[in-house]
This record gives sequence, structure tokens and C-alpha cells, in this order.
Amino acid sequence: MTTVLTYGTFDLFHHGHVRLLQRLSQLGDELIVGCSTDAFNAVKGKRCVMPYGQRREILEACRYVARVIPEDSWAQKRSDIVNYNVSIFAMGDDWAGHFDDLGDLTRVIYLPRTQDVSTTELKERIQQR
Ligand code: C2G
Repeated sequence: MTTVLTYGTFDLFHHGHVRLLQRLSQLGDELIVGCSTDAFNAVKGKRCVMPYGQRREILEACRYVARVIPEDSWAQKRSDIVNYNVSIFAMGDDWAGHFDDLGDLTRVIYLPRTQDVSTTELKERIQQR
């Protein structure tokens, strides 16, 4: 069983998120997504439009996602990788290099982001309407 793990906020779920999760799901048998809690987003300095429960519900409804777990700290990745027997840890390449230290536990890869879409850009588009 090849388990793939990723983390993110996934606010205002959009096709950039979908395309990442779709590609990640094709790398293994199951994809686990760590969804950032509201408290952890405060640590990251991110203000979400959608609260954790709604972001989690959307991820759980995504055909590419086998399981959603809460992400409430930077430090949990190592224990998650061990506890879920993760074969591949992957993020979009805006994080390239940030998690290479996990390479002693699992394969670490970064996939190209989808261009021309982001939660920030969607917020701006909504405000201009
Ligand atoms: N992403 C993407 N293409 C986009 C936008 C986002 O591939 N156009 C990817 C990001 O690279 C990331 C994932 O989608 O891998 C989730 O993006 P965010 O919700 O912005 O996640 P972030 O706030 O960066 O949180 O511990 C890691 C952090 O929790 C990551």
C-alpha cells in the first residue's frame, strides 16, 4: 500500500487544489490530506474565509482524497509520516526545499503549482465585483 501525504489550508477550494490532489492520488494507493486548523492558520499568519469544518468537509468530498486529518502544528509531519506509514510526502513547488529534512523518513517531492489561480486571487476577484 503506497500512502501519499500532503498538507494545506485549502481555503476557497479551487481547481489548483484539485489538480494537485489529482496528481498526488495518482502517485499511490491512498492520499491523506492534513487540513490546517483555524488555530494553525493563525500560527501561519493566514486568515481563512472558510472555517476548518467547511474546508475539511470539502476535502472529504473530493474523489482523490482517502482521508483528512487535522494539521495543527509544523512539527506533526514526522510523526504523521511514521504513524500512517507514508511512502511519499508531497507539496506544491511553492514549498520546494522546505521539507527536504523529512527525506530520512520518506520520499519528498514537490509538484508544479497550477498557474493563474490562488485563494488570494479569488478573494481579490470577488472584491472587485
Ligand atoms: N497549490 C497548487 N496550485 C495552486 C494553489 C495551491 O498546486 N494554484 C497547492 C500548494 O502548493 C499546496 C496546496 O495546493 O501544496 C495547498 O495550498 P494552500 O492551501 O495555500 O496551503 P498552504 O497554506 O501553503 O499550507 O504545512 C504545510 C502548510 O500547511 C501548507
